[in-house]
Amino acid sequence: MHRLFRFNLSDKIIKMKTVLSEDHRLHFPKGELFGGQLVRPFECPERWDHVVNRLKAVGLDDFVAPGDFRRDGATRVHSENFVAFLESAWSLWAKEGFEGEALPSVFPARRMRQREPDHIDGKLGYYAMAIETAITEGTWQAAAASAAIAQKASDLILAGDQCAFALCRPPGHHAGRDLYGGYCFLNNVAIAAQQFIDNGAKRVAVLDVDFHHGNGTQDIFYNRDDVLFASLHGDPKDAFPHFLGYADETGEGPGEGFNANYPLAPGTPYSKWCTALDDALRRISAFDADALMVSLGVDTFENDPISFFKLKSDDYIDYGKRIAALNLPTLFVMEGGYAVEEIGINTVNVLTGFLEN
Ligand code: OKP
Ligand code: ZN
Repeated sequence: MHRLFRFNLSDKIIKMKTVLSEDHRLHFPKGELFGGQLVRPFECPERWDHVVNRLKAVGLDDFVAPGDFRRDGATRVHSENFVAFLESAWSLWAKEGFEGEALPSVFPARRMRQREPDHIDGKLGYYAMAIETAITEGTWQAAAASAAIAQKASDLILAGDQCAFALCRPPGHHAGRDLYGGYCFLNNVAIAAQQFIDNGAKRVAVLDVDFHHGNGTQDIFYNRDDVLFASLHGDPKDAFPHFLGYADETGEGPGEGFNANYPLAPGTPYSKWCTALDDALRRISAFDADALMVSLGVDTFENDPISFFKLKSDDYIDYGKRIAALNLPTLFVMEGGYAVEEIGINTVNVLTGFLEN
C-alpha cells in the first residue's frame, strides 16, 4: 500500500464521504430486556434516518455504498467459531420452534465449564456479554452489512481519502473477540483498525467517545502495541458494561501501556469530559499513529435516555475540532446515541467541527 500521508486539514477544502446501507433495517428486534421488561429497543432504525437527514441538511451528502462483507476481515479480530455462531444463531433458534426473539438465558459463570455447547440456548449464553440484545432473522445480514460499511470506509482512506464516516448500524464496540451484546455483534471499528494494520499501517489509534466503555475493542487489542485504545466513558462502577473499563486496565504483555481508560462520574459536564479528551489526544499524538479510528457514540448527550453525561449539542462541534488538530487520516465509525431526535445534529456536529477545524 502507499504510505499513509500526513496533511493539514486547514490547508485545503476537504470532503468527507459517508458509507451507508439500507440493510441496517434488517435488524429491528421488537424487544430489549430493560428494567425487567421487554421494551422497544433504544437502538432502533430511526436513529439512522435522523443521521442521514442531518447529513443531507448540511450538505455532507457524498454517499457511498459498501461492497460485499469480507468475512476474512472479520475473523482477523473475531474467532472463527464466534462468527460461525452469529451466522447460524437464528436458524438454530428457529429450528427449536421458539416463538420469541433469540435471547440468552444461562451463562458459564465462575467455576463452570467454558465450552461451547451444541444447543442454541447454551451457545447464546456462551457468547453473550449482556442479555438485552435480541438476535432475529435479519440480524446477521445487518451486522455483516454494518461491518462491510466500516470495511468500505477503510478502503476509501487507504486509497487516499483524508477521512470518512462509516454510518454503521448495528454498532460494534461491545463485541469482543468472541462476545456479543450491548447491541453489538461484529466490532466494526476493530475490523477497520485491523484492516489498516494489514495494509501497511504501523500504528493505529482508536479513540472511543461513546458514553459506554468499548470493552470489545479493548479486549481485541489488549495485548498489542500496534493499536492504542483510548476510551472516555461512564465509570463502570455506575455504568454498563460494568465489568470492564477501569483506569487500571493499561494493557498486558506487549500491549502494556497501550490501553487508556478514562472512567467519568455521573453528571460529568463537557468541561470535565474535555479535560479527559485532551489527555487522550495527547496520548494518541505521542503514539505517532498512521491513522485514527473514532468510535463515535453521541450518547454522552445531556438528554440521552440511558446515559449520564451532560454534553450539549455545541460541545460536539468543539471536540470535532480538537480531533482534527491531530492531523491524522481519520475514520469515524457510528456507535451509540439514543436521544433519537438529536442524534443527527450531535453526530454531524462532530463531523462539521472536524472539517471546519
Ligand atoms: C451500546 B452502545 C442500562 C442498560 C444498558 C445496554 C447499553 C448498550 C449501549 N441500564 N443497556 O455503547 O451505545
Ligand atoms: Zn454507548
